[in-house]
Amino acid sequence: MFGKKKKLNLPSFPEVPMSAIPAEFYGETNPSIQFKSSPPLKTKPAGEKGAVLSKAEKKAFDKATAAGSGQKFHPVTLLSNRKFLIISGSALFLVFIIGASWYYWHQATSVSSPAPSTPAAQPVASVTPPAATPSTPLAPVVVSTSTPSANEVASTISSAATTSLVFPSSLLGNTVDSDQDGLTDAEEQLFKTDPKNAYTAGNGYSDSSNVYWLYDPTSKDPNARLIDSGLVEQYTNPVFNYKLYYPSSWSIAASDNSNRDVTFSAENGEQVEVRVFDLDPAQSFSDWFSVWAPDQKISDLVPFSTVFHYQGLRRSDYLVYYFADQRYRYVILYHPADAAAAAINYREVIKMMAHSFQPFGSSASVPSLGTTATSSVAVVASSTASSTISSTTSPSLGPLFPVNTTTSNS
Ligand SMILES: [Ca+2]
Repeated sequence: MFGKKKKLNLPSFPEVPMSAIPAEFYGETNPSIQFKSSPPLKTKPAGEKGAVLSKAEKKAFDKATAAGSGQKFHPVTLLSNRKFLIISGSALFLVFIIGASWYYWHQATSVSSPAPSTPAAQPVASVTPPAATPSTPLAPVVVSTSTPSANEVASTISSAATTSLVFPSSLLGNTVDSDQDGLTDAEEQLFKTDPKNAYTAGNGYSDSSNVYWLYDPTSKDPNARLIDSGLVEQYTNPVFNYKLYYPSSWSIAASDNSNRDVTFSAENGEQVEVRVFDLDPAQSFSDWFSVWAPDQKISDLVPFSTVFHYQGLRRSDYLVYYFADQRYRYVILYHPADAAAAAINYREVIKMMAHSFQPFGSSASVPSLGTTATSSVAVVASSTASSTISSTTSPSLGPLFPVNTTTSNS
């Protein structure tokens, strides 16, 4: 059973010749195939990249096959025209320049034009005649160097803003000046100079000249500053930030906590008062003057320049001074100890104080001795009429004095 297979009896098949592909397909017979003669292929020249076609041929081919070929105003035709591109590009550039110019011009004019209307927001209360308005002292407001809001300004209005100014008589003389150097004997005592020697310091300048130009009248060094002598101190108003020098031995008092009205008093009762008023840009100095100084003559005022080149006006007898910046008017005035006094002791002191005055936010160094600033005459009346309230923090009454303390013997 195993190991032996049964032999199958398969039927025998007849011999049948087989061929899958007819013989004619091998080229033996039909169909006959003929090849056309074709031009030889172009070979790439050595070093040239790209197609087989030459540049000129390719360009011609592209032109012939490009969309819009043959149509004069087809976008493709226009965009492939160099002349058209240059002209249209220039036109677009011109339009851009005109547009940009108009934009910046518009910006510039729209910024500057509303400026004059801004001051209108300033309260007009300070213009009101003094006696008319009852006053209530308000809480102090620290005014920042930025433009105050209407509320801030309104809250700083106090009795000091509405109390009328009291002007010293213009007939006041000076008390004794033994050495005729300009400082009264009382002032010589204040500045620790010799009342019998007009040139106490021996630095080449008279005692009064040293004091007026803020130099130490007791120092041989002509560059020694008055502020470093200990004879004076610099006062900075806590609300309005103006600064001035005052004799160290004098006392300071504010009429209320608005700090609009500050007095510096000598021991004998003579005083220098500094008052601050809100500046209404729409009101000229002469209009303001007629409201607040009705019994004063504007013709009695002359230009005055501080050591730091702030321009103002003073009464011809040096007892009243007017300054202004973009926001405030400042008045510095002298008060004798009693109304009946015929002579005063400290005219040179108020001169020194006014000469050292600086409006808010300003700083400068003491200039060289004897350098006068009287050549530039920007009067309060004209400078304030054109001024507008801006966000700038620096006062613009006049240029600051250059930082230069070289001395000359002029
Ligand atoms: Ca003297």
